[in-house]
Amino acid sequence: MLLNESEKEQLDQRGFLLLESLIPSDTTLQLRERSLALAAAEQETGKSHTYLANDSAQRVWNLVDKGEIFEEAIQQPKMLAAMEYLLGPDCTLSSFTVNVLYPGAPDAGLHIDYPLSALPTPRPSFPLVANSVWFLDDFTLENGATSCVPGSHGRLEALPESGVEYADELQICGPRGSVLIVNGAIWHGSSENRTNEPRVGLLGFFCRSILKPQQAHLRLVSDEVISRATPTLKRLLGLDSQPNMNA
Ligand SMILES: O=C(O)CCC(=O)C(=O)O
Repeated sequence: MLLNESEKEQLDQRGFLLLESLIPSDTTLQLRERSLALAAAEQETGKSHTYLANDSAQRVWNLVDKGEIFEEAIQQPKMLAAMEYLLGPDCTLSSFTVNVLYPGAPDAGLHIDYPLSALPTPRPSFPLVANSVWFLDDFTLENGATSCVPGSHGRLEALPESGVEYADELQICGPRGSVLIVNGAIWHGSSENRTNEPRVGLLGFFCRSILKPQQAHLRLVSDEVISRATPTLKRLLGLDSQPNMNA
């Protein structure tokens, strides 16, 4: 049993769960170095995905195809147990990205995750998508630790308003190597980085197997990666949940 009753209760009641110091420190360091190297390399090509004011934040997409360390990371057993608890044992990967907040990145505002905000209301009361935020740095009040509004996954009609600070919003801080599991229906988002160092995180985002993932992994991930993938990774990439191809 990889999740205890208290952890399940936190996911049910608050809608998020902090798994403190889950990732060994040498792995965390390697993931951080590799993430920043990928971010720098993508900036050099002129085709990087930057966002927020002054391009102060950056995403690197499709990590499963960008290093064996990421192929292994996305199968982390306790993180996957939390995803399977929320989304069913056959849940799949929706996207796996780096999210860097450079010094000066502003608060990104609260949101719910793709595709929930596009659904008619009331939204389903059970989880459809969930995110894992990997702290590759200590996440602090100053460097942009993820904000969450506890219990907001129960607000099936409402959406967070942009620019509003909610009184019950909490920043979830923790040491590097921690992983925050977030029901995608929780009002959440990154906050301002007021330090002089980048805040580096990974976002392992999952969905129920009946949903279309945010990234088309079976077209984006190389044959080499797919051929060496474990049964778990194949399932996460969507090989077991394809539409019927009968002509
Ligand atoms: O990087 C973070 O702190 C959270 C990012 C996030 O909420 C998202 O991309 O959905």
